[in-house]
Amino acid sequence: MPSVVKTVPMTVRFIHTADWQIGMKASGVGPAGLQVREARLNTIDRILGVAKERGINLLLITGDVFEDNAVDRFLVRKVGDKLSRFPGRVYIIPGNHDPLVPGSVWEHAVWEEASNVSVIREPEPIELDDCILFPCPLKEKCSNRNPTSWIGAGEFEKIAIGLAHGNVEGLPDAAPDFPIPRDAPGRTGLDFLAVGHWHSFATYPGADGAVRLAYSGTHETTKFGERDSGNVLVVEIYERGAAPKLESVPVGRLQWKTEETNLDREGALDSVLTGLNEIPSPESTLLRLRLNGLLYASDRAKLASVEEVISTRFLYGIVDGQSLVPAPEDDSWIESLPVGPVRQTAEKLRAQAVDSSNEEEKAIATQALIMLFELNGRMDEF
Ligand SMILES: [Mn+2]
Repeated sequence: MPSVVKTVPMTVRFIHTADWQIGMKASGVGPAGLQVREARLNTIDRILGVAKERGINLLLITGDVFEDNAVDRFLVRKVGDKLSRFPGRVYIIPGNHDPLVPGSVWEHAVWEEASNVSVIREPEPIELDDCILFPCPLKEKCSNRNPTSWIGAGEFEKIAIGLAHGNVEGLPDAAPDFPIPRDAPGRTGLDFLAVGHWHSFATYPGADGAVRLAYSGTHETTKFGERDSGNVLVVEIYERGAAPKLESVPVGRLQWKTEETNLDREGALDSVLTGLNEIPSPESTLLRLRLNGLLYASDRAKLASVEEVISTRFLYGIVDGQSLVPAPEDDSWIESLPVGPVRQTAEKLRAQAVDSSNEEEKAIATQALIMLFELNGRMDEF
């Protein structure tokens, strides 16, 4: 009986990650910087855990594994050792933070020892059993060159996956940061182009709606205000030409939270304190609390409590109350001024700020009161 030749789709599944920035100083968060640095390293284990849970044996790392090429050699060893314990293949491209230059981290012996790990040194196709990789290793810190321009994957039958590091066109950055066209997958014939450099998870759908270009984002958030970071990307491609299936999986251990509250009434800080109690896992949370609006004299003690809770309960906490202004109706601080022309001026300004029917006059008086309040505070410091 003649055998029936049937094309079996070759599904490829892999984890895409980037921008680990191991060795990042995190000096802006005081002693918490130590835990920030440790988390960046230890979250590698969480990534490998995701791979294990899902039976994934391919890990693609698209640049900036290290903060720079001068990081502590012990850190390079630690990363290499962790990756060598992965029971699958690992492909790494150097990024603009850790470019492939003489004396780079990629000359460390651990990369030779870790037989399952390939640091890619040339932009050449790498044929695997079920797919072909098109890697774009960086050899300099910046360039106007599109790192994917050499790729021509169209003629290949296997699923084609690109690895690149740079700035996807249209991102708000004028620096010569290895520009990658939004339609790079279409131009190059890739099924998926895994990119690194930006720390937030981001996808770029093509004309057919399929996403073939994505930033995985960094595995651990690097700073306040970073949107949707602390993930890896699990990618599944059913067959050549099929739309990739993407899943962004959270792996980051530390939460960087920015809370902004507008104080608009006396006692508003009570709800800020209550809100702090509701934040989960404060020991692994870095919190930046921004307070705007009016500060009433009766709330100043509460502000001290808020600062105390934030500094002691959280891994790191900072209260930014620079734009808080004393409530104009609140005259208790005026009463504390020395009797004489300064206090008289303050009282006149307060009367104008509260009672004046002229809006412009009111605004100027309020502004002058605020300046007086600040000057007074500054005088208290001496
Ligand atoms: Mn980069």
